[in-house]
Amino acid sequence: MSIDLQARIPNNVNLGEDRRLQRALEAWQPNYIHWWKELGPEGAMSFDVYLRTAISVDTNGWANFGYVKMPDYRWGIFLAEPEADRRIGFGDHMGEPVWQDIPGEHRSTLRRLIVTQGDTEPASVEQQRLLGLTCPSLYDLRNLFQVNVEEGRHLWAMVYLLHAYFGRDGREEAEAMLERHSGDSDKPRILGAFNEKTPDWLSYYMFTFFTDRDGKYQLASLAESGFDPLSRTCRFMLTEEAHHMFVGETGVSRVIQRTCDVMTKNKVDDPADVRALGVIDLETIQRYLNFHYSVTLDLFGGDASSNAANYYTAGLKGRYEETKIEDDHLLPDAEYPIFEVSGEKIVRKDVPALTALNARLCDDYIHEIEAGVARWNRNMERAGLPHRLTLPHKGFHRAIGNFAGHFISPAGEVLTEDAWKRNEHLWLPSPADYAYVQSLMSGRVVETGKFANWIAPPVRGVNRMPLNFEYVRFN
Ligand code: BYC
Ligand code: FE
Ligand code: FE
Repeated sequence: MSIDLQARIPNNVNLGEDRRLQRALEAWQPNYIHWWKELGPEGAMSFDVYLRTAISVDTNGWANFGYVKMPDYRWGIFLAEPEADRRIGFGDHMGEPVWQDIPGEHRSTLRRLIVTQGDTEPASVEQQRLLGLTCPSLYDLRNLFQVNVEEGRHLWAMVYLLHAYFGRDGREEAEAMLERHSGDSDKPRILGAFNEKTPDWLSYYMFTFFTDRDGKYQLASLAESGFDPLSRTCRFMLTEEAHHMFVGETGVSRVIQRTCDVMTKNKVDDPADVRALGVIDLETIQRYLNFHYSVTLDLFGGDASSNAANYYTAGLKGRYEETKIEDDHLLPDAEYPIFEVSGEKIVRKDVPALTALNARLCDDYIHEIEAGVARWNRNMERAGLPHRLTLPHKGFHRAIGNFAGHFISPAGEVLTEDAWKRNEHLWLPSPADYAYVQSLMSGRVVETGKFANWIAPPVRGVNRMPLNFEYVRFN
C-alpha cells in the first residue's frame, strides 16, 4: 500500500476512508505541533535540516533525504505490510489468526502497554531538547534532529493505535501523552529512565546506545503481538531504531577514539592530565556507561513478573524473536534462572520461565550490549592502551527488580549502604564529572567539516554526503 503524502497526516492506513478517525487525529495534530514547538529542540524551529523522511515502507522507499524545517516534518502513520495468514505465535491463542481488532478482555492491558511505549517517545525528545545548543558538529546536530523527529513519529504510531482502537479512552490517553513531561514533579513520564536528564553529548550517545536499544527489544517483543496493527507498527518502528543505536554506538566510539589518540600522542594516562588536554578521560566514560546501563536495565521491569506472564499467555507481548525460538511457545513447565540477594550473597534461583520473561528479555539485551562494548574496546586495543571498558554487574545501582534496595558493587559484591556510598563517585559520574563534561560543551560547532576537540570525526557522512556537507542551515 502506498503512502498518501499529500494528506495532512501522511499514512498508509487508508485514513481518508475513516473520516471520524481522521478528524480525531487532525484534532490532536495541532496539540502535537504545539508540544513540539514548546518542548522539542530548543531554538531550532527555523533551521533547514537534511533529514530522512519515510515516503513508503518498502526497503528503498523510506529513506528519502532533503532539507526540512522540523515543524514541517511529515510525521505520519506507517505500518509494515501485513503478513498473509499471520497466526498468533505463542500463549493461549497460539495458532489462531491474529486479531485485527482488540479482544474485549485484553483491552485495558493492551492500552497500558501501548501507553507505556508511547510515553517514552516524546519523553526522549524532551530530555534532548537543549543538546542542539552545544553540538560537536553539523553532522551530529543533524543526527540528533533525525532521532528527535523519528521519536516524534513513534509517538504518532502509538497515538494512531489509541485513536483507532480505544475510542474515548484512547483519545484521552493521547492527550495525556502531551501533558506528562520528563522530570516534571507533578506529571512525570511513566518509566524511570525517561525522567533522568540528558545534560551533555556523552550522555546522549550513551542514551541512544543503551536506552534506545531497550526500545529495540521492547518493540521486537511487541512486534510478536497477536494484535496485528501493533505488530505491524512496531515492525516499521524497528527500521528507524537501528539508526538511533548507530548514533549512540558510533558516538561513544568516536569519543573513545579521540581520547585514545590524545593519550597516545601526548603519552598521558592520569585522568587529570587527559582532561587538561580537553578530552574525556576513559574513567569518566566508564562511569557514564555504568549509569546508563543500570538505569536502562530497570526498564525491563521486575525479574519475576506476573504482568509479563499475563502479557505472554494472552498473546499480547512475546519474547525476543519468538518465532525463531524452537520450543512449545506456551512454557507450561520450562524454568529460567534469575538472581537475587540472599544474605551477603547473590544466588541463582530457577523460576517458571513464564514469570521470568522480563529477565529473559533483559539477558537477550545484555548479550547485544556486550558485543557493542567489545567493539568500543577495540579502540583501546588499536591504540595499544591497556584500558578496557566493562559492564557492571546486573545488580549494580538498580531501582527495579530483585536488586532494588540492595547495594551491589560493579564487581557484584553485596555491600552495606555505607560502603557503597563511599565509592559511589568512583562508580557513577560525580557532580565534578558532569561539570567537566559540561565545560566541553561550550557552544555549537557550526563550521562545515569541523568537529569539537573531544570527539573524532565519523568514518563517513550521512547518505554518502561528505563530512563537510552543510547538514544543517541556520536561519
Ligand atoms: N519505572 O510487573 P513489573 C523506547 C512498574 S524504550 C517505573 O515487573 P512489567 C525508547 C510497572 O509498571 C521501550 N515503573 O512490570 C527508548 C508495574 O506497575 P504496577 C519502552 C516501573 O509490567 C529511547 C510495577 O512496576 N517500551 O521505546 O512486567 C528513546 C511492577 O512491574 C518500571 C516498553 O516499555 C520502571 N522502569 O514490565 C525513545 C514496552 N518498571 O502494575 C524510546 C511496554 C516496572 O505495580 N511496557 N515498573 O502499577 C512494558 O512492556 C512493561 O510495562 C515494562 C514493565 C517492561 C516496562
Ligand atoms: Fe522510539
Ligand atoms: Fe529510538
